[in-house]
Amino acid sequence: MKECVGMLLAGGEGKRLGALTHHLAKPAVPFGGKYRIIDFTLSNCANSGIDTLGVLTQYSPLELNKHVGSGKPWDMDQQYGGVTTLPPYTAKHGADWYSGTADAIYQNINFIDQYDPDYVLVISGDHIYQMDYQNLLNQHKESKADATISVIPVPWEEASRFGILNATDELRIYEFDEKPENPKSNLASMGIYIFSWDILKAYLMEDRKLNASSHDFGKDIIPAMLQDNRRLFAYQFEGYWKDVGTVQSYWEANMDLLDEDWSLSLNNKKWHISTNDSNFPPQYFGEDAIVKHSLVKSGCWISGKVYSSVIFKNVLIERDSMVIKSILHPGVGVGKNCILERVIVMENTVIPAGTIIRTNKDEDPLVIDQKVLEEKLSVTGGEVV
Ligand code: ADQ
Ligand code: ADP
Repeated sequence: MKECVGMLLAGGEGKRLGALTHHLAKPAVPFGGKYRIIDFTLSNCANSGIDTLGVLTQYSPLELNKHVGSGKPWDMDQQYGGVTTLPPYTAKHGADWYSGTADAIYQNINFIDQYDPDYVLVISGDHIYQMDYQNLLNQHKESKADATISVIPVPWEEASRFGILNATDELRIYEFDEKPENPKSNLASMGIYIFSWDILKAYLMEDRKLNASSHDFGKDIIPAMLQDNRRLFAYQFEGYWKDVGTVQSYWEANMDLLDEDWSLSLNNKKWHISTNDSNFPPQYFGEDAIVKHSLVKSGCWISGKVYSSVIFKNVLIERDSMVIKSILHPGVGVGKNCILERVIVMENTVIPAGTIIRTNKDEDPLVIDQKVLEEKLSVTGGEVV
């Protein structure tokens, strides 16, 4: 038996990430020069002692499955428990594409039941943050809650992108609206929940019968529990948290890593972020290279100039080229005399000499792969602003 089983939702389509997720599940998108987005959540589990985890996959899961593998980098390669990837369509009867987040859990009730847990932790694979889930679990137990939702204040102008709630001074939730047009508070659900398993299970079974339901935690399960006057509590999280569901927020979260006073720390010895990565030779900086305010992974060969950028492994930047406020994924090659500013270049893209690509401050950073590059260059012949 396990006290708490984690269920990591990693199956959203990630439409808003555009080209970044054409061939890749959102949680598998490279992040921070060395990691993939899901590493933050997997490491949080490892560091919080959550040793039994189901990873619910769906769209383009190949790279994601390969990355999670046996779970070794997160100490989850165990006989009993450990990490299990759970694709849809595996049950014999009634199995289907996961229709909503609650449905994804519903279809895996048997997986959870085999551990006979008291609690289930539901988390997302597309958030960047460092959280000790034991604190959340402890509060849940102390307040004898049916469900505890992790919350954080967000800027008012963004509140309508989140589940928004109101709670009493004792943190009991009395109001919850999923993505309200006119938010009544700026306290947002982080989409991170602890449920008492017997109660959640009952709600999942009930919700399954409702044809009109979208089988979603925010839209259906939480409102139904609130309606029934269940004990719903808010857990106030303090620290860095970002939902990297859009190109802009993905770019910003990478840039946040370059900030000297970022509250998210990759160097925290007590909160190690682990990943699944092979070894590469040291990075090389040529005679005229300038690298400032940037993260650069091993295997890179840099002869040009790099400012405020995040550079993944095996990137080549040739002489007299300049990379500014950009993210270059593994294996990108930048020829001579190029300027790249505020762009995200995808794996193995080769930028020919003399190319200039910039995005303005008020636009989303441009995501460039080989196809986008060829289209743009055929129109402009070298300069894309
Ligand atoms: P959203 O961010 O809109 O809102 P949602 O689309 O429900 O989140 O996805 C949550 C997570 O589940 C994502 O990691 C996604 O990839 C995954 N997912 C989505 N559909 C899935 C499916 N069918 N199978 C497996 N995985 C799936 C939620 C809450 C809000 C809260 C925000 C915080 O509903 O209340 O404010 O998260 O980011
Ligand atoms: P979008 O996803 O629409 O591009 P942002 O890039 O502004 O939005 O950021 C995603 C969300 O993360 C925002 O709502 C932001 O306010 C929220 N957030 C909440 N707390 C923090 C925090 N401590 N640090 C950074 N972002 C935070």
